[in-house]
Amino acid sequence: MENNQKKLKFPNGFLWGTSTSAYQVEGGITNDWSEWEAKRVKSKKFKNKKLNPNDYICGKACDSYNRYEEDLDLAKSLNTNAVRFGIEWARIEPKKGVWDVAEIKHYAQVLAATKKRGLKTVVTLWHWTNPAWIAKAGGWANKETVTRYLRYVDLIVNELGGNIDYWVTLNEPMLLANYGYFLGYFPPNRHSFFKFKKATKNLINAHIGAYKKIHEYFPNAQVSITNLSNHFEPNKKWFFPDVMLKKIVAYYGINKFFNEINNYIDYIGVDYYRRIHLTLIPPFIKRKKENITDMGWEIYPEGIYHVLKYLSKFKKPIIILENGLADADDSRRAEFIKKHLYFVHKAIEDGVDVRGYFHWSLLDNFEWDKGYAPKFGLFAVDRKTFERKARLSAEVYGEICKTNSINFCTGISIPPLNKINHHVNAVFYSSDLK
Ligand code: IFM
Repeated sequence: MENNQKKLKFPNGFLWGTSTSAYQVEGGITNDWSEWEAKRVKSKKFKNKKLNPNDYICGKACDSYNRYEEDLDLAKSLNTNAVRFGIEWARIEPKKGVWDVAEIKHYAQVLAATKKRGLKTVVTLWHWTNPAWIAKAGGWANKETVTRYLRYVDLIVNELGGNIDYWVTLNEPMLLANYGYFLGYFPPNRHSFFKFKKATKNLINAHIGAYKKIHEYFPNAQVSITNLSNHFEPNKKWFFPDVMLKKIVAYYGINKFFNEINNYIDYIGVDYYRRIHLTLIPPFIKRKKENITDMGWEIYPEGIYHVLKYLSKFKKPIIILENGLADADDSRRAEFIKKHLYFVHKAIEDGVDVRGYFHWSLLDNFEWDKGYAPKFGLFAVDRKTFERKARLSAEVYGEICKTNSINFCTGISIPPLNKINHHVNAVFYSSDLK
């Protein structure tokens, strides 16, 4: 190593991993989303856009249901020590009260295969999708869904719990409550503040019930949710309505759930992607045109520092369970990872108890209403053959996981935070970004 390069070491035992969700990678799942997609691509609105319906139907996804051994090998090849994946409720309980034994066995095999490779398991029990019969009964706006979800959790705890190291009861519940019941982008496409409030309350109770259940069987279990914790700013810092809007969105987006479940979490699961400027002018988000991902999301590594500092007020260990970007030509991913990790490291130095980092995602996968166009994977997936191919950024991430560190140049002084983003480009060696 050249003498002006310095290693930023992460704490011993730091968790390095990759994340996926069941519906986005497994393939062959019938649930409320698959039913919604089928209807959506036939709608007039969709047809008018002249989009290819196949790109918006999850279908076989990445065929990970059949290729999980290969995927675990890929995860392992990155020198990670943990992996996050999901269990699909609709597979386990396709009909009300009917448990699919073969599917339970399947997930037991996936967990065993993960353990065999020496990887810690981080398992998501619910990642936005519901069995179709749950949706038909009113989804999360129906109080009964809590009871039904807890029956499913009980089964998982009994049948699979011994091989689960970290539990994620719910993935980004506030996003689903908002997109599904208030803004109406996701199924069930409701536009009701009342239903949004109901869904939120039910999701909170579902988590608390699941937390208690898991701890009954495994008193030392590590249980949490993931919360989409982006960094919000008012578009105009001097404009009171923008400032208020930022406060409301941050309250519902970040505070609300954690405030309610704070006594029922063992760690904080963070999903961080971007900075969002809020403005009172619809569609309420002021889009940036530069320094953005293929999704149009602003790349703002410094934001992860602010979010981590902010969440440290809950006084729990924090695990970053998602961070990544859509970057089809892989020109920004390696740099993105290193810059974000630079700020994660800074947060740790400043006393925040961060225990791990999971990159979203291991594979290119089905990005919900956006379909297959966004490429989030460290590994590209051929849509016809399902062949996986490592992107160059996978090599960079693999090196970080192996050495438990990132490199940076020492000759350059680090400016104070907030100004840092303008200078941070210079901090990293481009040599190891190839
Ligand atoms: O793909 C999603 C994931 O399912 C939840 N968090 C954000 C990711 C990127 O949009």
